Amino acid sequence: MRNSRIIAGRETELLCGLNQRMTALPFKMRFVAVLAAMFFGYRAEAQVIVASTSTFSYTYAPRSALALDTNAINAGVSYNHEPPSFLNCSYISPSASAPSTGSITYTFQAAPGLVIRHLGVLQRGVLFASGRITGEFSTNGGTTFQAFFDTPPFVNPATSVTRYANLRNLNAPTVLIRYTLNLTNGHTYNIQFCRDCDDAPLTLTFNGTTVSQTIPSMTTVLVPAGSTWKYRDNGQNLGTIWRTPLFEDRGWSSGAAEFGYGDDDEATRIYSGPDPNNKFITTYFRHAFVVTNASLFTNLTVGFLRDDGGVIYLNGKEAFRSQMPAGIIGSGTLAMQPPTFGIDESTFFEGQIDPSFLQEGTNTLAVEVHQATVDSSDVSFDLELLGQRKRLAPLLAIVRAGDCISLSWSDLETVLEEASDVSGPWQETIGNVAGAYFTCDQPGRKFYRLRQLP
Ligand SMILES: [Ca+2]
Ligand SMILES: [Ca+2]
Repeated sequence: MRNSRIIAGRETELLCGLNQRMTALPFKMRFVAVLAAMFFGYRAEAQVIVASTSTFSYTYAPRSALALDTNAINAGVSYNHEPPSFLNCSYISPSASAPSTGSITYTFQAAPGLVIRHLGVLQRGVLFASGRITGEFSTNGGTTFQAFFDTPPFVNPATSVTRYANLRNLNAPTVLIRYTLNLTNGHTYNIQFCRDCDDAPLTLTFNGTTVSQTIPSMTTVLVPAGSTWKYRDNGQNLGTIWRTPLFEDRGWSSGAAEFGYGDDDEATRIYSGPDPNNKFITTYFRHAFVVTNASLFTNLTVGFLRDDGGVIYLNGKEAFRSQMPAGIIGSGTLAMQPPTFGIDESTFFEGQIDPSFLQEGTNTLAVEVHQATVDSSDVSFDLELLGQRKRLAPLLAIVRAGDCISLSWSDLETVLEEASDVSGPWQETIGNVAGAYFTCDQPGRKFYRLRQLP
């Protein structure tokens, strides 16, 4: 199977490939599930983050910066991998000791000094018998896992699954991804986890983005991916008035991103119109969010998942356009060619928005998403907006009680230091935890300060 087929996501072809492999294996298989990591290397440059400040450098981290595969731990299933032992060549099967269920956990570890910002995962599978596979993740070794993936109900004779998951703004040095298999038909079935090596070695992997560890403390998620939006999908030409903050959108529909149709990965299905050969070109979306201390934001970064193209307005001003022609955009304007395909279908294209567009209090995002052709099979839309802002000077509170003083502060990315003289030398206080320090019977005078951690 060639790369192009994988990227096109043609499930029938995938199914063929698996069936061929099934016949080559010596035991009975009626359930084959393949969970494949998002491929890297074909159009990976689409995920490159543009450096937005001179203070921080963003790096794109391919597989070499994220420890994969060798960190996989399996329980209740047997795990193995074939040379060259990358994730895309791994597979799991139910074991005799735990015949119907089992899990496999992958650990993603950012390189020293970096955190994993985003992780993209493509689950691709074929269920040949009744059973279920769920995927969850946790950050920094946490035991609370958050679900992000579930297979649809099994339907005879086979159910194909293709699901992208964009785990956004994890900002963690370590991310665990756990897949759990629950078979309802016994343990004689082989479970194939990820693609088999003889099919397309080296073309599939998780795809990740890492950033400097200092980023998270400076970054605020203003609009998370998967947010609720008002939307208008009736093919009407709304002109330009819908972009303005005061536009009355009470009559619009409401739903959660991802919006769209045609990919089977949307949370809210939108209407394409009555004629499949002449679909609506433009769909409109609006979302309001509240910002405090707007003037402190130095950068706004938008992630824009759009099939096939679109324009973003912030408080009535055009803020970002992606895959759209230059000039005036109307409801009949087609997105640029070629239509979105492959990894781009699940990519949040990043762009910078002028932070002066942000205002104190309620802000309004208005987005129009356009088809590239009137017979295009799919539309997708999701968006996230991140703000980087200056850090406010931390406050240090001091309360005196007799010979004792109690100091407290809320910025935990600082350390408390003390000195006998304001000119120093300063040294870190001993025994302060989680923003609190208590001390008694100190002779002479003392000065305290908070030093920001690098
Ligand atoms: Ca499309
Ligand atoms: Ca989609």
